[in-house]
Amino acid sequence: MRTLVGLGYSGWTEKARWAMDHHRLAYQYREHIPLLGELRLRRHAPPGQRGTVPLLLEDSGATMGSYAIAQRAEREGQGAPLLPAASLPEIEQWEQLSDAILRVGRAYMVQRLIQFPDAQTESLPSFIPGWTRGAMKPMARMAASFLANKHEAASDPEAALLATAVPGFERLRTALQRGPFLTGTFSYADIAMALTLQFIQPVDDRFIPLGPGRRKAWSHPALAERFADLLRWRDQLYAGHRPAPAR
Ligand SMILES: N[C@@H](CCC(=O)N[C@@H](CS)C(=O)NCC(=O)O)C(=O)O
Repeated sequence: MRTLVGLGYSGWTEKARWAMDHHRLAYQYREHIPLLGELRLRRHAPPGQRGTVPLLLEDSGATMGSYAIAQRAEREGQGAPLLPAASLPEIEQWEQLSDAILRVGRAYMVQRLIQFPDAQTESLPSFIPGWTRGAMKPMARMAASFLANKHEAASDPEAALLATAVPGFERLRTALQRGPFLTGTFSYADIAMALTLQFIQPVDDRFIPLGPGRRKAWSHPALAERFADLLRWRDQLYAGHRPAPAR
């Protein structure tokens, strides 16, 4: 049986899940727990690289990284291609931009999590019983700091957003003037860029369940207002092209 290990709220995990669900690949989903799950990630990481999720485990071996998993889903699954050969160079450019924006988005999310106690409670692993969760908030802050250090998060997330995310969103806006899909037809480029908007206004809980605390923490009202047209595009893309996620 295939198992996808991921972080339910993370844009990288959602890119891989969307590609696998699009290609109707059956898999079990398992939530990664930062710090506690580190050894498993290291075991599967290519030499000299950090262990990250999403991580796809199959009898034939492990695939680490959202784009590599999307490529595997394209080979193994069914349905219309998300990575058509003719559009690959363009898709890979959008994927690089997506990765850069997700990285500054992560720095912002870590900073905001540390400021919002309700978000910390919601971030705790599900095995922690309800009555102890309030007292366990330091564990959520510790996991957030661990992720920030491990992934070298920008020390000034707001400045990083202005330097990376804002020009990226402007580029996306310009490209969407040509039509609703970045490469002419629905592709992985649309998925990769739709996910970059997650930290300025999360998509509906039907797709990525967060809870009210994280939803509030992981929003950026000023950017959400400035890029409201992109959020509408993202929501339409989800409504029309995101198959029900495998839980
Ligand atoms: N380039 C990788 C980046 C993945 C990544 O940075 N994943 C982070 C998401 S926050 C992660 O693994 N965090 C959990 C951890 O490091 O324990 C991809 O496309 O999958």
